[in-house]
Amino acid sequence: MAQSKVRRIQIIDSHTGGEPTRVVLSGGPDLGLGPFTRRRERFQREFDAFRSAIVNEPRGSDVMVGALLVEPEDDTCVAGVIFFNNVGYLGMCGHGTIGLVVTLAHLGRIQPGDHRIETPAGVVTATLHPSGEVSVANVPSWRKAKAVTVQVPGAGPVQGDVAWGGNWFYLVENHGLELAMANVESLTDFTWRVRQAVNAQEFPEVDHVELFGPPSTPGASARNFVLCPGKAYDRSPCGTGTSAKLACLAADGKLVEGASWTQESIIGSAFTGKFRWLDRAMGKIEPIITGTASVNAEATLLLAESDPFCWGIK
Ligand code: PYC
Repeated sequence: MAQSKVRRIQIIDSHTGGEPTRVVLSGGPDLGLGPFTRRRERFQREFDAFRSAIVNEPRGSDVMVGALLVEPEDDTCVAGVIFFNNVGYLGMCGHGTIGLVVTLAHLGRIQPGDHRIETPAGVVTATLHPSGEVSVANVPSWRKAKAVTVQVPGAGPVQGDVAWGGNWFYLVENHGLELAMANVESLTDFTWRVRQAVNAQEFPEVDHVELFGPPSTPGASARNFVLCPGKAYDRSPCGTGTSAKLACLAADGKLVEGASWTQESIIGSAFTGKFRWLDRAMGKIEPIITGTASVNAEATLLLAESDPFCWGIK
């Protein structure tokens, strides 16, 4: 029998508070050098099938976030990374950065200390603590619009803030829904309709919707439900979503610089967030998000020409 050509992709999987990250160590596309926004565009234009092959079924799932390791442009950075998901590409990814740092430590490539990492949204500084916890000093975050009301079909008016935390979020406090695992289907349906209403109104850039409610763990500040761009919900409290939340809390004077905010996810995992002001007049903060990740697989993916679903089920 003729051998079909097989491409081998070396990966390490981890999860951060339940949310998976698949780091591509080798076998990925060569995106060249230069600005990360250009490399991400090239990824999308020329190698989008690779993205789908790595994170979509049958090798992955809708919830999987991929992390392609690339050469940093900034030589003070230990690594460069482009995050991607079931439908496209992310500017930054907080849970994914924590997963990446734990993966690099697992490989013996980094030790406890500070490590700069380049992403399409900018350079972040990740601190690997001796305990194994990871803190990420994220890209500058801010609130773009407060109390934006949208008309959501079947739900009526919904009010929320639009904020940047490395991705664009619409954050809603008052929604009348219980943030419980038993309600994931209705939460997904509601947030999907909210996103469409927000996009249709004035904010086509918003691709994550975040709902807040009371926490279930003593000491936590709030629970969230985050709908990601490809309709999967974040199992973690979402690092960029928590950053966007901190920007809103800071702008409203509800959290002071240096104070802790413990963000619980819909599955009960937690990140701790705090911020420092970068530009108080402009409402710009540097969020610092702390969490943990566990490596759960070292594997080689096989991309075989003969596989009818080699490039994923889209
Ligand atoms: O942790 O920033 C995050 C994130 C974005 C999408 C999924 N997780």
